Amino acid sequence: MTDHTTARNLLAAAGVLALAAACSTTTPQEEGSGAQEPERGHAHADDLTVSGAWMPEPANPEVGALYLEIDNTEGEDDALTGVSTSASETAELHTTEDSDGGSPRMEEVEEVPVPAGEHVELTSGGYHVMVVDITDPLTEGDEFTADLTFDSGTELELTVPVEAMADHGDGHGAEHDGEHGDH
Ligand SMILES: [Cu+2]
Repeated sequence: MTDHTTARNLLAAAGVLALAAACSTTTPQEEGSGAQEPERGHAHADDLTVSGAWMPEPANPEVGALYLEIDNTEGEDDALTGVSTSASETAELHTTEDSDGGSPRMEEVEEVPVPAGEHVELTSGGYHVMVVDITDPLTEGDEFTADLTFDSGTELELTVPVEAMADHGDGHGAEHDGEHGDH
């Protein structure tokens, strides 16, 4: 039955064509992928790498916390000893201490240790950089420059994006409202 076989082959071929057509119409569209996360600040010099630098949009317009991560791949201990930014005249190194039964309290420190071979995170609830007396309020989408100085003499410059606090929900800005209220 030649006719029957031919008909079946035609049907099969039609099926393949239909599949191919279906595939070509489901090609992902590029639109909508333009809203990228801002790239967080990073820099590398000598054996120090800083990455993930960002600031949550400050709740108090004069005070913002700068978070970042530092990797020390050298065989010697180092320490972050100073920070200056384009956002204000003053930036402090802070640590967060548990106070007796109260909310965490922030204290200024001379340096943030970056021991040999260690990965150090400056983040909410721990060490962080406090940018105080911000001249022009920083809002989501803004950027500023931060210069970091280390005990070893290494200096790193990075660009820090300001991101929405709501995305991260750590409430750190509220803590700082109280802490730095009388500046
Ligand atoms: Cu602080």
